[in-house]
Amino acid sequence: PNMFGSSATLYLETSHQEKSATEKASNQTLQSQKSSTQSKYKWRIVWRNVIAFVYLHLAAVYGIYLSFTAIKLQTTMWAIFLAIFGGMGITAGAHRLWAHRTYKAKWPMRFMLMIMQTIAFQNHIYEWVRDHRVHHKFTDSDADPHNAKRGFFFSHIGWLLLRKHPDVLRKGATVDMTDLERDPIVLWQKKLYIILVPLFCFILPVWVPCYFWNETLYYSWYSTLFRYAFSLNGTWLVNSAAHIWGYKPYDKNIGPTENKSVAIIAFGEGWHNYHHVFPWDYKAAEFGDYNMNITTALIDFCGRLGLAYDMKTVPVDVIKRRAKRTGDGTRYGGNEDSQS
Ligand code: ST9
Ligand code: ZN
Ligand code: ZN
Repeated sequence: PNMFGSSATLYLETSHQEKSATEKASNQTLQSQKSSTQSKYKWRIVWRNVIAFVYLHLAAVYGIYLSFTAIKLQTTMWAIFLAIFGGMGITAGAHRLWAHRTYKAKWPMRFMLMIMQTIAFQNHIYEWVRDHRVHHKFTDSDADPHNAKRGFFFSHIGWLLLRKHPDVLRKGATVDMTDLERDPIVLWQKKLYIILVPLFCFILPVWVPCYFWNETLYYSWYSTLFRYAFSLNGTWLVNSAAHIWGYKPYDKNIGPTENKSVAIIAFGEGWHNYHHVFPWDYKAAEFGDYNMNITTALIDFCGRLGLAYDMKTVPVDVIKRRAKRTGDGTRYGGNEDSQS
């Protein structure tokens, strides 16, 4: 056991199983290919990231303290606004629009979402979407970038501190990304990300309070780091908490769960059992109630403006049938097969 979960033991077991399989198998070539992938996987800690994230979180804690004692109220309101604005760039933009194509958006909306997604600084859209599609295709396996089987810490932040498992690169290469390669807004952000990210995540957010209401640079900086760390952790909870704690009304055989606390913190992305079963639903949840899903409210609002269209949902009888067939029984009575 260690901070990246009990993965070390798990891998030992895997390679042991594969060894005994080698003895039985006649196809030696295939086996040697397999074991070469296996032996390639060693943890390689990326110290640059460890240092950056330790600093970020220490600064964020100091930022919370300053928010209650010294930072101007306007500055904190600005930070909250940016957390929501940037967060929706992730949920409505990177996640529901670009990763899953749950609706279509006209270019002004896509441009706006791209800027919002840049404020959140969670990698550019192309990289975010690739990791996320790989996560859906190979959920909770070695090929999942934030494999929740490796424990809370790894799926929350640990995966950003290590080089990726070779399976992520190998199997990840099978995921189709051609739709994003055709979106000029995505390509533009990818090309200029190195300039856009410091500008929209740090420089402008720090500058606005200093210029408009005479906040000090020092306080504005710590407020900004608090906002960034807070929204990262809110997002990461979807990968960690919502893959560990909660009911599984739609499919009890998978890791993702329905988690109300995460749904509130992550703007409607905590209904994660549903989302993994029906990833094309633009609500990312069975129900459309806005109070626990403000992302759906934003997409619907843009729909009324004509900016968003072709929203996809799932008919309720399809959901019911699926829940009855594979659910844990917490909605629609659950698994009938096991009762009969
Ligand atoms: C961050 C992301 O925080 C968070 C994502 C969360 C997702 C949550 C989803 C849930 C739903 C949404 C909820 C929203 C809620 C919002 C509420 C807000 C309040 N497939 O990566 P590299 C290949 S980021 C295929 O460097 P290493 C590829 O060829 C935080 N191939 O791997 C690639 O080259 P290229 C800020 C793949 O060297 C090459 O490998 N960012 C795939 O192992 C190298 O890729 C950071 O901190 C794939 N999936 O390094 C940066 N992946 O790109 C952190 C890779 O040229 N990242 N390849 O094609 C890094 O430093 C590194 O990625 C690393 C791994 C060290 C982690
Ligand atoms: Zn998803
Ligand atoms: Zn997931």
